[in-house]
Amino acid sequence: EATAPWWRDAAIYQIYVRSFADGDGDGTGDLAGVRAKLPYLVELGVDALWFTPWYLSPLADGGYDVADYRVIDPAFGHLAEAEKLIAEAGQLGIRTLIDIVPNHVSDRHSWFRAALAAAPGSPERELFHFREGRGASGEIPPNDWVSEFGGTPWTRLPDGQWYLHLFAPGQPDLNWAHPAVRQEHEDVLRFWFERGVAGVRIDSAALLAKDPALPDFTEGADPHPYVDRDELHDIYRSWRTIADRYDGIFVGEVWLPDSERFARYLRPDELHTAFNFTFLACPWDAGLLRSAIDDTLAEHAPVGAPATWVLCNHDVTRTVTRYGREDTGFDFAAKVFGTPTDLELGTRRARAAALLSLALPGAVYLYQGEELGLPEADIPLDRIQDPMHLRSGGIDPGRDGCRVPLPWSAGRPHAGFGSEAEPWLPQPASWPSYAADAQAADPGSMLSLYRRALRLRREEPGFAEPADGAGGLKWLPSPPGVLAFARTHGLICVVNLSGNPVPLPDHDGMLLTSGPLDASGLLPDDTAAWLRVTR
Ligand code: TEU
Repeated sequence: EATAPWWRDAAIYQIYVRSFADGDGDGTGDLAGVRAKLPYLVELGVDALWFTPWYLSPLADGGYDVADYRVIDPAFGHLAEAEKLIAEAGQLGIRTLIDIVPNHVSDRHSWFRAALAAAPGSPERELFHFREGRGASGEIPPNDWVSEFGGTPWTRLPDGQWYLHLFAPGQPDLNWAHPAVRQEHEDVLRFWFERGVAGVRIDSAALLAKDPALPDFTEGADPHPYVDRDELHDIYRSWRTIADRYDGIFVGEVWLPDSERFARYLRPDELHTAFNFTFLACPWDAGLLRSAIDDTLAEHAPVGAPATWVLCNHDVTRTVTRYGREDTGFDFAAKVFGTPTDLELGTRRARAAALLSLALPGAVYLYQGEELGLPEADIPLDRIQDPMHLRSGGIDPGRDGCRVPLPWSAGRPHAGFGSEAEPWLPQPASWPSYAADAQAADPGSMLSLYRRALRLRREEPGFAEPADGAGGLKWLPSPPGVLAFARTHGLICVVNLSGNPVPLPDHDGMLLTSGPLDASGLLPDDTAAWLRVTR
């Protein structure tokens, strides 16, 4: 039987380079650190790595402010080293995905520096969105939009003009109506595909196109002045022709609540896949999870795209912390206003959620440290670097709590992240107890669970996807609060969220459980099992 293309059911591991592993001992993660950990990633059993931006950047937004796509930030390494890393990973059977941030560039990008040096009305400024302000002396921003990081997304220059930045002031938005902007990004795609990358994550993929009039925001306006505009599809169609030449794939960061609008990006001539934020945002509740799964499969099936399953990334509260709260849904504000966390409960649920997400048909994204069961870290407010922190006027810590340098070795300084130098974000006192080396030696650890699950996911025929990608899922009758489904080739996944122990469905073999069964052989609450059935 023919197998599906790799990306339809891949396990893709997200590396936040700055915090993964520090090879040169300066307190910041780097490519040397990643290269040294390739054996760990092989052992973990992932198919591909997605690197958050590793390009030259002043790091005003952790690298999502790119100054030059053709240069690796010196804090991380250099271009030849990235090429070596891509090749070495490839030899080990691991593909590489990079991150492209087309909505904006850094204010240190040569284009923006040229625009600043040029006069209002100059061609250099046409690559961005420069406008006169309103009010008698232009002192009011050109429109009433709100930045993702809070406040007006407009910054005024000494010459009186304002420029648009949907994110931080150090991230000026590009003008996608300008042909040079399109040309340059297509060249950047070719530049990296030529270097052997297998795919590209597209940052803020639904925000690039703007209504040229930049009108004030009107509730319910259709089209929206900057979200999900039709012009985007033409851009992605032309990107697809480039990717196809290299057999490369796209994964879009497309935050859109409307599933029909979302699916429009997943046509055979646009993006191959997009992140599933519906699943990520879903509270730990059987009914809601089941609808999130059904809705996901229903929106992907007609366009022939595989679903993706995401529990965490560098923008959201870590899984064990989220699931350890009474309000388990995803919300930025939960970082400040969330109920207290029961880490023991959160960990048990995160283990069950791992087996759930890895059993669903499609590709899975795993964020570094999830396999270690890391909780969200409390960062002292004066150490926070994330600009999201400013949105709340500085009371919300923002997203740094999930970006803390990883613990590799329990007995080493800074839990083995690097050497003597202080990591760029402080690690909690509990970090050594989560260290990868300690977990590798413990069969009951989160790391051991992920290793076993990823291996089974590769080796068990039950997980196989038909080549046409139509691999479905069949819900089995189950007690209220219990999710139980069968995959095409004789695999059953059951997750108990009912509050009580439940009997397992009929099966022919037990593959894996996220925690022990109880004394009567029942599946405890917040526990998942993978079962084999032979028919
Ligand atoms: O995130 C884009 C983005 O739209 C999110 O910040 C979104 O606004 C929020 O998570 C949900 O409403 C991407 C990157 O993942 C993030 O780290 C960057 O800060 C951002 O783009 C800017 O490049």
